[in-house]
Amino acid sequence: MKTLLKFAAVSLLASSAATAALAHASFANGEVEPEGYVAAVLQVPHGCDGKATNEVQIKLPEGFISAKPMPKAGWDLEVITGDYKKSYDNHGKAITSGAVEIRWKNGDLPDAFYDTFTVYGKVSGIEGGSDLPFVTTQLCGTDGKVSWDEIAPAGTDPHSLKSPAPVLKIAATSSGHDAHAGHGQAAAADAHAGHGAHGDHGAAAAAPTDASTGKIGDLELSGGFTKAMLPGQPVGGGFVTIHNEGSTDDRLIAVESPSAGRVELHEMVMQNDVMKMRQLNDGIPVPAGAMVELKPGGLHLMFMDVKKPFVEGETVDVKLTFEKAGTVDLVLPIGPAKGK
Ligand SMILES: [Cu+2]
Repeated sequence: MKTLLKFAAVSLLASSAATAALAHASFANGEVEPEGYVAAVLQVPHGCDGKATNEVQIKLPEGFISAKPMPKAGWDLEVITGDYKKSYDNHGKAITSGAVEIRWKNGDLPDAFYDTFTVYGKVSGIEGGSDLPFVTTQLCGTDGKVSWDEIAPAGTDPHSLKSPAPVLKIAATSSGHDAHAGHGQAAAADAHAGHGAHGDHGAAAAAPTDASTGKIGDLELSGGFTKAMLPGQPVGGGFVTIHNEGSTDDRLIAVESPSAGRVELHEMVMQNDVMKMRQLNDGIPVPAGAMVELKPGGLHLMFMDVKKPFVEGETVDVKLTFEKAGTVDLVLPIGPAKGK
């Protein structure tokens, strides 16, 4: 029985290894701009071997200047000041000393709980693309201690360390006035590459030549199509031209598709020089005699919660419901993701 228990404990340990990174003390922050101000939020995920944490000490690295800690209810604060190794320029004023270590003391953070400790300051003179380590110590009672003091040498993976010092990641691109910007790593060059995906459905694209057509009552539908989705893009636009050949106003009020969780009716509008998308809760009017064109950059169907991205050359079934004319099925061919 004892052996079995031991075995169980060992395998539990092994299975938790994958999530071990979460158990390290770390900053909750994303990348910090070189020469940027930041409220660095240290996350303390556990105590010392089961014991409650009573003190958290953060040594502020060279290059983190004008620091101020955020007081915490139930904890005393100690700010240790000293001279910096270098002189920092802050709007023409030389800064040569300040807080070098912050200690939150005489608190009580049980091992089962998580808490954060915040220090505000400015990153200065640190090369873009580098990691700024803050050596951190947790004290638990008189004999418990966890040191987060290992600093990965440049080029090595900090994940390989057992007790890595929490790091602030300095962005490789600067806002422009950082003298060291040119030394930054190339990693950030395409950092924004993924951002354009959603807006992409607004880009101009020619309808595929086999665009679908349909007819219901006085409504003639033509030129229907949709576009292939980029990897990770969960939404996409659908387009069709609706010609009302009758003498009664009508309105497109609902669209369904087995390929999407739901389909909304949208329009693109210019707001303060920015193209924005707006959902049309009252549907899209199709006045008597009018030709209403759903097209990239204008009115469109919006496929939401798409589980399987649309693939060029395949088709998407849609069911359009009009207030007066009723419901019509269309098969939209999927064209290229971008204009041809
Ligand atoms: Cu949209």
